[in-house]
Amino acid sequence: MKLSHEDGMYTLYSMQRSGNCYKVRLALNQLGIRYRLVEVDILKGETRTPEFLAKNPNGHVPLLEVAPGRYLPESNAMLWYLASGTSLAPEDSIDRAEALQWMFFEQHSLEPNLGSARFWLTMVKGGRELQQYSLEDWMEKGYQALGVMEKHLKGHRFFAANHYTIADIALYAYTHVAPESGFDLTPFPSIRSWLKRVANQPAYITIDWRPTVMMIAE
Ligand SMILES: N[C@@H](CCC(=O)N[C@@H](CS)C(=O)NCC(=O)O)C(=O)O
Repeated sequence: MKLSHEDGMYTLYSMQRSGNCYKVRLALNQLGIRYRLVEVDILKGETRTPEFLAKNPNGHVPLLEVAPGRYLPESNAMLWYLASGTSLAPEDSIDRAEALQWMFFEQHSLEPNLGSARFWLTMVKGGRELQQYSLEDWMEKGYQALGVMEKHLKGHRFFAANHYTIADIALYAYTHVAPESGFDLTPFPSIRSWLKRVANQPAYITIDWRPTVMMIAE
């Protein structure tokens, strides 16, 4: 069954500062899809309550309620669901596979390093001391991932299908805020140009932008 975006308002459980949640808010905005937003504070343990775990046993945001009682976790799965049938989700089989390739790369090589460094350095008091050894590893592996992206972007304007897709949205989320946790993007000129291209896309919103209809986490 294909759910129609027009039929009901989706509910997105999201934390404003989270890059994974930002991906979904950005896509929803660019696709012109209305939704209710439930702000969830992971630092207060709100993803670990019995009520939240009943919705997502993995205890993570973002989480999208696509129909009453039907919950979709995983940011990149949400991007595919929401963008399906639009130019943001390539249909040609090799373009689609390449978009997927970059979205798996994002979850395996980029987000665990850039996202973890950002979480501990910008959101947790004393995080630098607590994660001293992991941080070295996250920085090293994060720079490796940025190197792979730089190499690709030297010869391509976007990551897949020769145009802006959900692969760009997925990779943009943590890359554009990488300097907040000490990553220096100066040696990556192609990444910096791509970041500008993404920020110039229609209906682009920043990570701080909030929709006007907002619910309070129950
Ligand atoms: N692979 C997941 C990762 C989601 C994730 O790590 N969410 C973090 C916030 S960015 C979270 O909810 N952490 C709360 C917790 O672990 O309790 C996705 O892409 O959606």
